[in-house]
Amino acid sequence: MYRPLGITVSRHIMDLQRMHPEATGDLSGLFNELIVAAKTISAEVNMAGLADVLGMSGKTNIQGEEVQKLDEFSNNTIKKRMARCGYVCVMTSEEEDDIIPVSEGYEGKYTLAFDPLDGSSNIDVNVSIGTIFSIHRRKSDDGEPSFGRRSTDSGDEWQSAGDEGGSAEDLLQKGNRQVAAGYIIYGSSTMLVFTTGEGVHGFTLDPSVGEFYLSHPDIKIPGKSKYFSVNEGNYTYWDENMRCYIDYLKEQDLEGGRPYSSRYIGSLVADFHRNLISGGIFLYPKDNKNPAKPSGKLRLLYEAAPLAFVVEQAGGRAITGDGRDILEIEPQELHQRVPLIIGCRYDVDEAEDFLSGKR
Ligand code: P6P
Repeated sequence: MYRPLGITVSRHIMDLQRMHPEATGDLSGLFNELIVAAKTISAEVNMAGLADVLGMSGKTNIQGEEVQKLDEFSNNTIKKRMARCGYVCVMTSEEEDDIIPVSEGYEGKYTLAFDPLDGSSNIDVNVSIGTIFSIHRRKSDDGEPSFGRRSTDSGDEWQSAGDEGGSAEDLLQKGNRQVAAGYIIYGSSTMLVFTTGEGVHGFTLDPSVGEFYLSHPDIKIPGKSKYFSVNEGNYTYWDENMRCYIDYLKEQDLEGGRPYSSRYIGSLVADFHRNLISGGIFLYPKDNKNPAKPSGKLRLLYEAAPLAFVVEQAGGRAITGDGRDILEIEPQELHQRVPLIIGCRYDVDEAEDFLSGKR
């Protein structure tokens, strides 16, 4: 029986590259290495319940959270593989205090910011978790095409942009300058969802083959939500505008589609992915729960900004709730926190009206 050949993610990346005749493949090469890291992490995550991987490593990360062995494994897997891929000049990870340099002689033209295993507190209870990544062109590059190295004047000879390691300055760039972003969700199946600025596409891993196949071409988030995702345990710590908005979503207005259903997993990638596919709004607003974290819990560089790029490419929107769009924020430090309201455009616009006091 004829079975149509599934489009592999490598084929999809090559098709994207072909759309840029001047490209020669640095970004494609970067993606292919990142995908190998994702498959490695997926295999380990799926073994977590069986191997002695569960339990704490006894260390804590910059966030002061206990680092579970899978966190460490995921961080090291990405760090070691990408440090010698030749396409990246500097990295930052949620698990590392400072920038991560690449191996000498392997400096490339891109930067990589990543959360190696977000939602890791859910590992022991078998809830979906994920890896989030964000790719920029290094600042020293003069904005050449995002799918390859910069050509030199001498024609065929190619060189990677910049032959020295990158710096924090290369990482501290606005979200609207990302060349690519996405996530891998380790759930009932492992899925890779990403954008390079030409739509959002989802790929599902066939573990029996070890290949990601295109399963969700050109993902578009529904125009209006039916779910809201927020930790209502923080209600008492929110400002009045935020409380009014959540109370509004829970009022009955059947014509207006309210009350919304509440769906909150406590794993950002899982909550975001459900909302992307089915429609929803996710909120992690500023709160006064912890004076050390007045801007909420989530990080700009490797959580809010990459998901904002994905959601905007899918037709949605991402804001802070204090008048800023996530992609417009000029980062000041690597582990900067921001409030995050992200999802269907209609709902994020409506939330913005409440949070700014207009409603
Ligand atoms: P809370 C997981 O630890 C995480 O960083 C995100 O994945 C998730 O959205 C958030 O924290 C949950 O935080 O305060 O609701 O438990």
